[in-house]
Amino acid sequence: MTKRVAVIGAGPSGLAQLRAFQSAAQNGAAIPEIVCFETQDDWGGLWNYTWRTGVDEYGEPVHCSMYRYLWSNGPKEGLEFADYSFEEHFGRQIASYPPRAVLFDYIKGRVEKANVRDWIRFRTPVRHVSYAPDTGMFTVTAHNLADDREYSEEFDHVVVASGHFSTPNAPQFDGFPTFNGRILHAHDFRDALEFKDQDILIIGTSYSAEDIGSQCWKYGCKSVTVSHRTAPMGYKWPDNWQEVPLLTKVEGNTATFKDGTTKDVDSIILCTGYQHHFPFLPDELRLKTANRLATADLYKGVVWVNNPKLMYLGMQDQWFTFNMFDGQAWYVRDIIMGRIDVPSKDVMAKDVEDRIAAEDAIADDYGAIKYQGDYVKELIEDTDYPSFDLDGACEAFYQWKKHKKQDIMTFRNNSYKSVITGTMAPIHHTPWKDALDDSLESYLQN
Ligand code: FAD
Ligand code: NA7
Repeated sequence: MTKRVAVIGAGPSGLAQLRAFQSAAQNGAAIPEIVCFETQDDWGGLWNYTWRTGVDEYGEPVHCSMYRYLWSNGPKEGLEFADYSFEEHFGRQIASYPPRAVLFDYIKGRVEKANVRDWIRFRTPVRHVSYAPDTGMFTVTAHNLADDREYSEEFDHVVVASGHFSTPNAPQFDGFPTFNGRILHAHDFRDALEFKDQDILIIGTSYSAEDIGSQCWKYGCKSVTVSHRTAPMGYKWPDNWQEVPLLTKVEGNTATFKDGTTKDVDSIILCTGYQHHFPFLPDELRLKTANRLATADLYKGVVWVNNPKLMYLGMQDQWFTFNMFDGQAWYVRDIIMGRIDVPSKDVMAKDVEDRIAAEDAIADDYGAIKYQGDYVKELIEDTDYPSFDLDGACEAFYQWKKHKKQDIMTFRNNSYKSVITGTMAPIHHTPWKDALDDSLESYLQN
């Protein structure tokens, strides 16, 4: 009997899984039946933008954490699909930091070519997954929202690709309930123009803080104050941007920080990260991990050590994204198809332990990029995913880090060489800070 595989989520990770199986079929292999469940009405995961926040038209939590004017926060040369280059998709090389709509188009292009849309049940969130040791099968309960009908089906394997940058980690600070302005989490940020002429306070110092602050600056906010728990970001910020210690309280519109300084602000944006959140999984199947490069309890970063028929994709903190998801998806496919063996539980647990120890020994961001680059290399070496120059991709990230340090508001004006086609990206026609239109048409203009 043909095996059945459930893939939960049709974002970049879930789509990598579909493409991995389709590519095996294209090469003549008999593949399992694949059913991909997706809550949203389209594929692309976080890259599928919506204006909505809170809940959607069916009352489901809105997955999207992206916003208008979002441009790639790293060079596209670090994420290019090895089996589908930017040049193949756009018919020519394009600049290195595409806006969301351009990357969304690219993600879609590969799976449209692979013709796998029929494998996806859209508007169908998975509500529950259980495993029966006696039959060795998973029961997946899903909700067809359009028909308002819940049903269950059995699967040999489950691949969880539901993402982990959608459920906010939202701490409260003293005085929040009586703050005279808007308080929101980055997940609900949609349009920087809302904050034009405002003094904004951002909590957090990672990607969301840096980018949402930069967007608000670009679209005309009055000032940006960024409050840190551990350390400031330390870039050379514009004059109306300051970094301050952690917020201790707000009174009215006045924010007070740990060093006793104060600042009157109009809005507070919590850029305090996200939770790994799997409400559809029972305790014995649910991943519990920090947002780090070496996740807890996943052999090779993908196989659930407590039940190796369950896999997770994309659960790591991410320098590498699309090509890492590909490496993972090809590896998972080959385990499911019996091409790669899964070792004993002890060996898997040791693999997890070793990865965590190796991550703990990393000295800096350059080491972290290399660590994840080596991880992707390790995965693809064992599969037929097209081999590519991962050291070259790491080099694009090293250059990106240097360019950010040189000038945080101009780093997106740089270009890098594709490690897939070997061609250099053109310099974009307009500097990032002056390019207010983030549409695909505008970006692709010659
Ligand atoms: P997601 O994209 O989150 O997709 C998960 C999918 O699973 C969604 O479609 C969701 O609807 C679905 N789903 C969830 N639960 C269920 C369920 N119970 N049943 C059915 N379906 C479900 N990466 C980059 O490479 N470059 C960038 O510039 C970049 N910018 C980012 C900016 C922001 C604001 C954020 C939050 C992330 C950014 N990322 C970026 C990283 C991003 O995580 C990856 O690019 C990518 O989207 C991860 O893919 P994924 O498929 O693992 O998860
Ligand atoms: P990250 O990268 O997980 O960063 C979370 C940030 O929030 C980080 O600076 C944390 O500070 C800070 N944080 C978390 N909790 C608190 C509390 N309680 N108080 C103060 N500060 C806090 O999330 P991002 O949203 O920036 O990025 C996620 C993805 O989105 C990323 O892959 C991008 O591509 C886009 P810490 O340093 O731990 O003190």
